[in-house]
Amino acid sequence: MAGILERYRQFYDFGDNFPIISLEEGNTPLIPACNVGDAVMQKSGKTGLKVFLKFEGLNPTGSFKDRGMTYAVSRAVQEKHTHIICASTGNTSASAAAYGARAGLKTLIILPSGKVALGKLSQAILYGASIVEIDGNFDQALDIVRELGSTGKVCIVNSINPYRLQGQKTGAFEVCDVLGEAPDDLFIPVGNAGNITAYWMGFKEYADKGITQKRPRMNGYEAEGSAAIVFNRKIENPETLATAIRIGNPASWDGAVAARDESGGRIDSVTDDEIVAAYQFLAAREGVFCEPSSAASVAGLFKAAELGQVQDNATIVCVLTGNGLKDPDSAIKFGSPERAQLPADAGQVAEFFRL
Ligand code: AN7
Repeated sequence: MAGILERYRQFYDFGDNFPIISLEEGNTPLIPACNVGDAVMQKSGKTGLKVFLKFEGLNPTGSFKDRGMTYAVSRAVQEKHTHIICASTGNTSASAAAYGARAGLKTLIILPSGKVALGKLSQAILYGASIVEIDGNFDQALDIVRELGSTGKVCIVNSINPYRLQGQKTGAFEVCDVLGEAPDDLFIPVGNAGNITAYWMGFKEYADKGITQKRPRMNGYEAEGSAAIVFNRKIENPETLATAIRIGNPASWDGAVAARDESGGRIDSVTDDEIVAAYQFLAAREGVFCEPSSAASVAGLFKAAELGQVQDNATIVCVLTGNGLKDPDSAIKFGSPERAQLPADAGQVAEFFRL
């Protein structure tokens, strides 16, 4: 199986001898989620709903970022850059470091100190990136990246690099290819707002080319403590336990608003408690282990169900943006309390299991 740039080559104009740097990203599963669907029908009183999870945690570095990174890094190589740089809440840095390593580029990373999940940081370290943790948040890290990028010495691979979103639109293509049509609703976490912008580009492109007959409503969810778009103002000190979307000044703000308005969808917020509840539900009831930020999409669907915002017979896709293994600390904190440390004794083990 080829990566996204080869599989969807006809949707791009690479020119000759384009150097594709790929880790066979994309082609992630669209998992039916009957238990989520039942819960949504129960909360909303609606019937005939079908819910699917687009599990982007199964990309090569464990998040959707790989779809955009394959294109951004390939262009960086074509343009003869020697260094790539990004600010990151974690996943972008892991992805940049991987594709940068594969391409033989030097990867420079700026992270908000103490706010990056362990798995993501460990990836960037082993892929061999050069890493600076700042005493500041993601938005401040991105400001520094913009400044250093303006010198022309380094290639920025944050989603302000247009190739990132051009790669990420293939997530929408895959959803439509599997369903045979666009869904009625897409639910997606919103941090820097690049992915919702990219999915909307992809859905529009398929509809414009006549591959699909309809476009979905785009429903984006920010974390309440970082909900700049919802409150329509920059958040100076964004907070949420969903550290991947702890962003107070989204770079693709306008793209997210356009996706919302053109599609008749919504951008809303979910609380940390709602995010954790969805995170636990996905693991314990569907067997799907995503990271907390990813669960914002399903938390948003549950909220929409409570508010009567879902429709009978809708086909609904929730994007799960990152793998649960990225953040073992959250899994241990919010996972099953039924654990014990015991002597190697069958009787005591049986007693603990109440067998
Ligand atoms: C798991 O890695 O911004 O709205 O620097 O890692 O496109 O920003 C991550 C974002 C959702 C939000 N889910 O996507 C970064 C970074 C996960 C993420 C988002 C991110 P955008």
